[in-house]
Amino acid sequence: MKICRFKDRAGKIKVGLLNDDGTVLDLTPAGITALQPLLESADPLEALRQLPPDLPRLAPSEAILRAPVERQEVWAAGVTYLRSKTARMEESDFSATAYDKVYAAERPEIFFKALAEKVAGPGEEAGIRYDSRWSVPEPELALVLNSAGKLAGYTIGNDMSSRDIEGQNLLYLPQAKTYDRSCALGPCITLGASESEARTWSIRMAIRRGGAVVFAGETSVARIQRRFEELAGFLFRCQKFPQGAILLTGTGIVPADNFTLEAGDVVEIEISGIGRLQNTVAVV
Ligand code: DO4
Ligand code: MG
Repeated sequence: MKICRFKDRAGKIKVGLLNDDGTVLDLTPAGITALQPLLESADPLEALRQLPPDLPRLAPSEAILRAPVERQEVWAAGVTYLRSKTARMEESDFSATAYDKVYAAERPEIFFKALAEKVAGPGEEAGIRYDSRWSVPEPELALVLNSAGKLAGYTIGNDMSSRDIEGQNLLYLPQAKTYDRSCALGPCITLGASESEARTWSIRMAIRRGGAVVFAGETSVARIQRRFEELAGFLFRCQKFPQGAILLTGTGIVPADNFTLEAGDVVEIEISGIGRLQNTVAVV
């Protein structure tokens, strides 16, 4: 089951059930007006099974999908795929040892990514920095965690990154990772999938420029070398998230080193159990 946030024709933000044909069931008449209470409930799927019949069904053009995040902070894990470790070590002599060590260390790399209000939703512009010469998207499975740190669902995350800034000096990581619209999320939250089911999902990314595909890559969630519970456990260690949190799980798709994003590029990320997130790139 997939839940979403959407804007209706009157501009009101609502919560809905996203169907495979793109139509949306408006959950407002059922008293569901926000994602968080649903994510906090012991069994969100059970709550949704009690829905009244005859909920309004909206065509995709009547329900504009928004990022499925309300007040949660967005965090991200890094170097969870071997591909990411290799790329990072090639990108910087300065930081190679740190990346090599963190891949196998007990404690994962986790960094702050975005506040909800800075996140780009489906169809919105994702940002590249004007002072970066090497910008890439990072397509990642995102864990939707409730305030107890329990995995409530999954969405798609794009951890937009400036690799030249990241590679120059590890201390520049927050600037490489966190700026306006550096994170995109969407199109919905998939509920009720166990970690072992999510590990069967594939992740694909295509980047289009002037209609032509300039990069395409694929990986599998199964290649993430840490358990989801382990990543969530480190995020929630010594820190409370009363609104819950979203945790990106790292990238396993890295374009060739001579590739950089340009304004107007269209980034499309697909995760088989969730859907497709598309954003156009803009300079910020
Ligand atoms: O410090 C580097 C971050 C790596 C990252 O974001 C990833 O592996 O996805
Ligand atoms: Mg990343």
